[in-house]
Amino acid sequence: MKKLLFVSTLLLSSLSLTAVASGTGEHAHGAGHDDHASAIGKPGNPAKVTRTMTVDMSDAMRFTPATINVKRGETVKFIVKNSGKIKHEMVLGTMQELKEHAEVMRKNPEMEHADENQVSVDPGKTGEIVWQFTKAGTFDFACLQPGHFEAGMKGTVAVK
Ligand SMILES: [Cu+2]
Repeated sequence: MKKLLFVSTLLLSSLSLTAVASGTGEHAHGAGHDDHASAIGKPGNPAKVTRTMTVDMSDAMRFTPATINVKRGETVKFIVKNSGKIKHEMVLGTMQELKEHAEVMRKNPEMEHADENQVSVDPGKTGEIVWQFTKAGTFDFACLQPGHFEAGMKGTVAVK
């Protein structure tokens, strides 16, 4: 899906359609040719972590804290703790990406995640995400286990 969109973006660019440049910017990150780069930053180097923070996930369908502030350029290690009795996950992205992803999850509830912007954590366990926030703005994170996002299991990262 992503690849198809990317290819069509390339085709359009090669036709010099200036309309593309004034588009939503949704695929602007494709310009970097880095599969893992995203509108919200990129996977961080574990050796260059500048801040470590713990995020708790509970069966009340909440992240604590749900509002995170970081400085642009910071590499943050999230220690993601599941204090509930069911599986939860933390997925970083733009609201658009998260909604698309939630839709895929509804169709494939058993889907496992392996991307670096997300971690699935079994009950009582702890996972990690190391992420570098390279762009300023307000981004989102959510638990995309079916029903959780809809129940309000989400939060924001403000990058200044
Ligand atoms: Cu959850």
